[in-house]
Amino acid sequence: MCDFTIGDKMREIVIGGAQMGPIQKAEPREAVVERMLALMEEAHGASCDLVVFPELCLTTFFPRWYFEKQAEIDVWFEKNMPNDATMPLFRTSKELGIALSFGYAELTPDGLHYNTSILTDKRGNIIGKYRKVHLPGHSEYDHDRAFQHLEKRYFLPGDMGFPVWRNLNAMMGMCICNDRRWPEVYREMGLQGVELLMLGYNTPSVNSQMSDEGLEKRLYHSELCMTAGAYQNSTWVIGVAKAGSEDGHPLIGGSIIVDPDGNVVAKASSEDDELIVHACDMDACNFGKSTIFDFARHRRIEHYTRISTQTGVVRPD
Ligand code: CDV
Repeated sequence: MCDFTIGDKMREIVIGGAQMGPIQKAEPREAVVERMLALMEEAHGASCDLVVFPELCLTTFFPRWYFEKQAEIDVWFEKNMPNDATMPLFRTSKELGIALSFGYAELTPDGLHYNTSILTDKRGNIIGKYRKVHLPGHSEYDHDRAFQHLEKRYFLPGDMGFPVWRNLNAMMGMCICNDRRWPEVYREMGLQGVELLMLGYNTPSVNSQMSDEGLEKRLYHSELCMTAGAYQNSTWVIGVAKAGSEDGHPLIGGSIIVDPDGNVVAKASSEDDELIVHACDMDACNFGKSTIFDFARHRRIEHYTRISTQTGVVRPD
């Protein structure tokens, strides 16, 4: 059997999933960061090694709003990370010895816009960055939708693929929200030995194009993707929501921690700021990775060509 253990110590990481309640359009970054610091203090009390925050967690989920002028768009973006508003997060990471992951809108020095997540070590140093690949929604105002989802207008698709990093004696990767619905995302990281996959999401509680797809079904699909991705790649998955009503637009909660067998081991019960915690043993990934999902022994790549050469459906008729 393959041995994925790194060193001989038990590789337990106490992880906090820091779900965040709604952030209203008028709420400044500084107020949001205060809420995040309170969650980090709570995580410290629970002996967390790592805290994971949601997608675009410094502001409201602004892609629901239509803006035309670039200056109106750019106010939602961070030109530097850390910056004045977010520096307390990095300082607190170092003081408390807690690694962090959170999502924000990134504006690069070249003027490129991405939906981004970062990962730090326990000293508040950024060691990983991921830019969202699967951007949902549309790029022009859509009169047929109940509300807008303009990610394709405001962001470029990520240009970094799906890297993983060694951190806290484990292999860690990130993806963002809609990425969690795509099995290719988990497998890309699975093929690099991922043991802990972190993701944040902003998922409206109603489908803007089908009003009878509501909260219950949205929560079901969200959990289905993450539990399947965890099991099929024998990895921990931490999925963290921004939840509740942002200026009258409800978002699902349902933040979860999933073990490498696909079991939900911790789950948020509110749509507010709420910390879920679990002590995750990275060695629990070893059995699946060395048996039924031992990729080196069982994958048949000669039959998977379409996955990376064809985007849409082509029927053989
Ligand atoms: N922020 C997202 O990527 N949200 C999508 C929407 C389109 C449902 C999601 O997959 O949850």
